[in-house]
Amino acid sequence: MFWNEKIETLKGKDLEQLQLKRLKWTLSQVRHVGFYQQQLREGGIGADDIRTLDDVRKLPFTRKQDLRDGYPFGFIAVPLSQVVRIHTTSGTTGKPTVVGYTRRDLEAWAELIARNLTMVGLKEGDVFQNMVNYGMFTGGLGFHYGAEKVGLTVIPSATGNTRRQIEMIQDFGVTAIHCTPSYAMHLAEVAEEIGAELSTLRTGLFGAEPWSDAMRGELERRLGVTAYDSYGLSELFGPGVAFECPERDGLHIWHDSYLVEIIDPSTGEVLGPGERGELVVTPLVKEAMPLLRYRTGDITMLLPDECPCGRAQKIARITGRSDDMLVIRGINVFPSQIEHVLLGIPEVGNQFMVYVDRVNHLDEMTIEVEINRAHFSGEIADLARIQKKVVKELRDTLELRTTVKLVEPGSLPRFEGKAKRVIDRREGV
Ligand code: DLL
Repeated sequence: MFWNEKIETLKGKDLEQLQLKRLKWTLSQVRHVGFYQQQLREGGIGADDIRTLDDVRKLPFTRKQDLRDGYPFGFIAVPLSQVVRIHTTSGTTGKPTVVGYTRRDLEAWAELIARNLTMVGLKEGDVFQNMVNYGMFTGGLGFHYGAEKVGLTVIPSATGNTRRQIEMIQDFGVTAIHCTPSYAMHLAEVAEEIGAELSTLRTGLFGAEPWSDAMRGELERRLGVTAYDSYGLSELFGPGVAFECPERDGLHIWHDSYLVEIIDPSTGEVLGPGERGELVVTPLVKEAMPLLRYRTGDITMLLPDECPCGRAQKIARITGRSDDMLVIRGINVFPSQIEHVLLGIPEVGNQFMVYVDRVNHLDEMTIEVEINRAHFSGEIADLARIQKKVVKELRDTLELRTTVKLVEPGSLPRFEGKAKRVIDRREGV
């Protein structure tokens, strides 16, 4: 099903023409931003330098730090009176990043979400529970307006009070839910604990943090949904940048609105299809906060364009961020790899924490994981067996020795929004 079939299936010359026209418009729009005026002047780049889409490579990159330096309104390209909404990123380090939207931006954003929802078969008659934060985080209001646009019955339940969330799913006959995959796991856990049936659920939209295919399988089994991956970031409106279609083999990035490159994060060199690197995006329709070549920090690759659903331009699921990738004794580790291994071991649960320390100049990684009572005899000897097994399977995948601590079920933190499973205690990392 399509929301906007003509645009969603646009390919070849027609697509290129549209992208080029919009790229030129974006270049004119960024000229209202001091940072870009300076960058373009220094680079000697004029409007005439952009003749083909490849010319995007002449433009400067924009980094998260640039946006932070511009706090609060340095990157807003329209008079503040035309900004009708402000969101911020969570800002775990230093100042948050501010993003602004004009009326036209909000419409464009809602359209992208409407495309995503329609693509996975949601339509009028579906009851949609939006279990993400409705404040400064873009996930709540972003999905809310897109879902209303499609005509779903929206329940703006936001986060928290999991039992009440379950009650609402049951009482309102909810057919589709949206939340982070970590919260979905918690929801499943609580529903099982209290013996609640979630029989009306059919669709789960999960995103805002990396999650593995093993986790997808688990969520589908425990919640009785078909689970779709949803990707986005505040700097590019929020959710709605890329989304899985029913094939669930890569995410379609909305190519009329985002021009995509994949680069080697250390050299900035542009990589080809099938080569994994950092996703760089030039948004093509952003009015209040246009950006050039935004370095998302997210690691993915371009997939072949053909998809049975008829849409083009796909990226692989995000395996992590170039900057939350852990380097342990020289080996790159993504928390999603750890999750994948643990989910494959029935003796342990799916909640875990990772601690990284430096002991005698050596990196040490400790993983705490909850034991699964159903597969544990209660004997000390069995504990040792399970621990050895987890260490071995982690070593086989990560090629890294780790310390594994088995802990009581229910003892590790649960997360309502994005999970924070990694605590890096090394100095200067
Ligand atoms: O997380 C927007 C969003 C809301 C996306 C709801 C999907 C659903 P930020 O808080 O700015 O925005 O965080 C963006 O989260 O750069 C990625 O590192 C990570 N991320 C988002 N979606 C995914 C995903 C929202 N599906 C940052 N897979 C991004 C992996 C994701 N990582």
